[in-house]
Amino acid sequence: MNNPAFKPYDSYIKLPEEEMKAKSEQFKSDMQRRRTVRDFSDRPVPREIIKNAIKAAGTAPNGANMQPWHFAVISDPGMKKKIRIAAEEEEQEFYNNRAPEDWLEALQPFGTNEKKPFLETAPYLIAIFSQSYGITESGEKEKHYYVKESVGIATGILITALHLSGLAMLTHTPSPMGFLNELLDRPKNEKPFLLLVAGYPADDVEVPDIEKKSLDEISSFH
Ligand code: IYR
Repeated sequence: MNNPAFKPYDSYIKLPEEEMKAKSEQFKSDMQRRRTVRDFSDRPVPREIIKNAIKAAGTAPNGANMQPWHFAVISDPGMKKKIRIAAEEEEQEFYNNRAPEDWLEALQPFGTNEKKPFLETAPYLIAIFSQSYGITESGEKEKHYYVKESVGIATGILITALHLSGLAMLTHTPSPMGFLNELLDRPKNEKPFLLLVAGYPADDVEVPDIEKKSLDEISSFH
């Protein structure tokens, strides 16, 4: 075993407490403004914003720094159409046969159904894949650790980055999502985690009238 290499943490910025509080307040308010939308404008989005958001996601803390993720960015209209067709096929099955009654009832407030036109309208889809194991340059299998946790954290950062850049998004989970491997030619060590739809919201878009739980409901201090 080699000795681990360490270096000074010189990117850390020490802030005065007042500034820390102000920043935490601002960040909280910014995040409280985020809403999931299901109706997108076709207005183009600068690719640089998507690239920066993915770079930010790639900084996520993760198991043994294996970085077990892949972000497939789709803007080609032909590919978006193929994804829409495949997703709607699965969703048709979900809404008409697979979903149990209680699940359909829980989805009632969101007005979702098997039609997913946003998969073609929105300028960008980002298919997030989790790598159950890695493949080294010499072609050997490499173990990955805490894959779901790692990819979940990276996805949270991606969503936050897109939101703070001024975009709207939807976390879409057609189930099963195996068709994404086929369409996007991703290897079998990668599993689709989530399909993120990103763009500007459609004019006059409406969002469900729902509330987030309070601090008391989601936390306990010991
Ligand atoms: N994947 C389906 C159903 C769906 C499930 C949950 I849980 C949601 O919060 C929203 C939708 C769909 O995308 O329509």
